[in-house]
Amino acid sequence: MSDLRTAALEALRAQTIELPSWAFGNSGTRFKVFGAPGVARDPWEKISDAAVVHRLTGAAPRVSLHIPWDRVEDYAKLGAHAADEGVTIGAINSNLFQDDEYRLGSLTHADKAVRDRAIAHHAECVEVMRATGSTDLKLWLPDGTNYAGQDDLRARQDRLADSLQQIYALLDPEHRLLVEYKIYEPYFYAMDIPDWGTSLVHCLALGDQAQVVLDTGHHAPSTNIEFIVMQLLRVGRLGAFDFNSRNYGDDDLIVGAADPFQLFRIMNEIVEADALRPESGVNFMLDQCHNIEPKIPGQIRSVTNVQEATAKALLVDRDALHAAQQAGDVLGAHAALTDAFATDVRPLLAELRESAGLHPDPNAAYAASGHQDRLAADRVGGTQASWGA
Ligand code: PSV
Ligand code: MN
Repeated sequence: MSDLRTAALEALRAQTIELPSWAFGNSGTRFKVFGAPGVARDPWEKISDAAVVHRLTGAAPRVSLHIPWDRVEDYAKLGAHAADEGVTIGAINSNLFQDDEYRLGSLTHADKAVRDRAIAHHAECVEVMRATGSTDLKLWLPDGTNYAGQDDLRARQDRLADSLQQIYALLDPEHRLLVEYKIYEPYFYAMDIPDWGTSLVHCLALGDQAQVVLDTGHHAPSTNIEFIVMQLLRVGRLGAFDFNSRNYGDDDLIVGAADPFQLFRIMNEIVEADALRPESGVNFMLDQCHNIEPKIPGQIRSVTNVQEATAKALLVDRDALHAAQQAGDVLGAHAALTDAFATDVRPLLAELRESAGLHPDPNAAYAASGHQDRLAADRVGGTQASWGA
């Protein structure tokens, strides 16, 4: 067990989790967006807030941007601001879901002029990548149809393949295109990239720089997500996670809050495939909105939840697990997982943080810091950042 513990500490030391800039702005549902005192007012403040999470956890050194929400005049300066704060710019998320022109689709639209415009938006995103040093272009396709017969499903796929090829051609050799899928919403009959299979088919056609993004909130209820994780790892195409929790739809709640056992099972497949190492190319990102809880502590909790699930997965006695699997010992194999899941890994993580000179409990440290009150006092005036604004 002590060997496992030592190896777990080493692996956890190398693990990083990427934070979404939009988690630091206000968010809500279609019913209400609640404002909160001290919320960031622009991309600069969002990056500063993300850096607070990194300083306390030591595990969140990158921030994803969303264009146009994080549009600024000078992206090199934004990248320098991130560096000053001790973080770097992570994935650049494009946005194809907020323009009137995209009512019937963007990259799949029947009108070439609309498709060209959607492709050109990705050229802008690639410029942002070059200016900030980001290497991941993340594309979630919001296209779809609401009624059977509304459009030709196959023609939409063909137009999509062509558009994706043009976007892929924009990439530099060190860039990746991360293609995200989602079962429903904003359309409710057929999304054009509804599942990992469709995403994978397009990635395979594009080339090695195209990888699938798995957003944990984008599946039908009861989907076995860890199976998808295993399969994408098996074919070398799991580029990233968008971690969050869901109870019903794409709820974007704190990762590990709704179903910690599912998060553990996902991380177990990652560890089993030796894909935790940064060189494995899997980017562990969060895609969450903190509608009612404060943003910075919400992100800290999310990071520590991922670390806890990871630590438990690292503590699985894999020799015992594999031996039990080989012997057909159903309950023994299952117990190898449930024993690890039942372990209280908080002391291990406290040790990890203390060895890095950090407070053993980042959630408690932030609550005691008075930082939230200082932000509320300092950030007066201006317009708070908001999801979709
Ligand atoms: C879509 O629901 C999504 O998961 C995509 O990743 C978007 O870019 C993101 O949410 C915006 O929050
Ligand atoms: Mn997502």
